[in-house]
Amino acid sequence: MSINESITPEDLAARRRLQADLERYNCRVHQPDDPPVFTRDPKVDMQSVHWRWSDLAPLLDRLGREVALAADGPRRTLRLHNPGLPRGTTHTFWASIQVINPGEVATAHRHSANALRFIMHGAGAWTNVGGERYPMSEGDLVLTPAWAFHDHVHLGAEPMIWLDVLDLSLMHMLRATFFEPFPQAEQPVKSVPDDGFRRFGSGLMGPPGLRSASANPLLPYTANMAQNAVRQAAGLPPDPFDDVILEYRNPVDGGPALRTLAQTLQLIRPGFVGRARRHTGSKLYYVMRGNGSTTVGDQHFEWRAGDFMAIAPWAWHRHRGGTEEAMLFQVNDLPALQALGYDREEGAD
Ligand code: 1HN
Repeated sequence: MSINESITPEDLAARRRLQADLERYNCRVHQPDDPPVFTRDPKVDMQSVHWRWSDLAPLLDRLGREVALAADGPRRTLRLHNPGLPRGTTHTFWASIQVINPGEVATAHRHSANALRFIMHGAGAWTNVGGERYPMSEGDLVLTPAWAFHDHVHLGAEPMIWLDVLDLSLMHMLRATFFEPFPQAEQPVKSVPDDGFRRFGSGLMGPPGLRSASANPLLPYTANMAQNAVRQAAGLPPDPFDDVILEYRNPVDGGPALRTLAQTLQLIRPGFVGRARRHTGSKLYYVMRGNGSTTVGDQHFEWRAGDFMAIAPWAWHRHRGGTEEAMLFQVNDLPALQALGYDREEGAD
């Protein structure tokens, strides 16, 4: 029985009269036609979506040729838009593919949103995050934690593309939006241009005794380091849901690399048939190579290299291997849910 069914016609009339008198005091009482406060489980507006590389590639090519990158303007990006939402890829984060042409500078700014970049194709672009400067190569993950100034400059010969993910909708919902341009197009580089990587970049060792830090001091997670790690994990018994999966970690405290967004690297091998699961939180996959398929509710996505896939909260989903081993990069908002105690998960039998 819903709450509304217990409302009698007399009570309904009383509620309507009271509401009319309450309006000018900025108060309300529950009305039967109000949207429900509680549902038994999440009723989700976000849709699960599959974007195919065969569609994205020509669009990115046009974007790079037809759209200008202005100083102090927005980046040149193709946004992965969720048709169930007014904005964003999921209800917490935005994913977009940035195109940068040879010689271009994406000028320095900072914002309260946490951001990450995952390099899809090309070489020769450098990013400067808070004075630390790193080259970006295919398969690298580079973090831009909240409020760090960042600029990108492309010194290579061919257009370059990468995935950008920012926790923008979460930031908007929490009314915590701040933005500031840097006074120059590019930030100066610190005397040690790759300090964090020199201290923490092995992934195994760090300065003795350091157990906490206000923000993750490691900005780049190189393709080599991450892919070697996941290859090593492939010698374990398969994970029933994910086959082979490892998370990118904050090297100081072992937590997620960004406070609100987690990233994983995963192998799904031919013949793998995953168990179905559902959980709160949303996630996005980028297929780096190989192929496979994922069933989400009554949708079936046959994915291959270059494709993206967004999974809505509380949707049953399961993965299957394809004809070639697949490697997938994933971004999810589980750290935010875990921090607030809203994380829940169920696995099918
Ligand atoms: C942004 O600042 C970057 O800094 C990339 O490269 C993508 C998408 C929306 C809003 C800000 C960047 C972005 C973005």
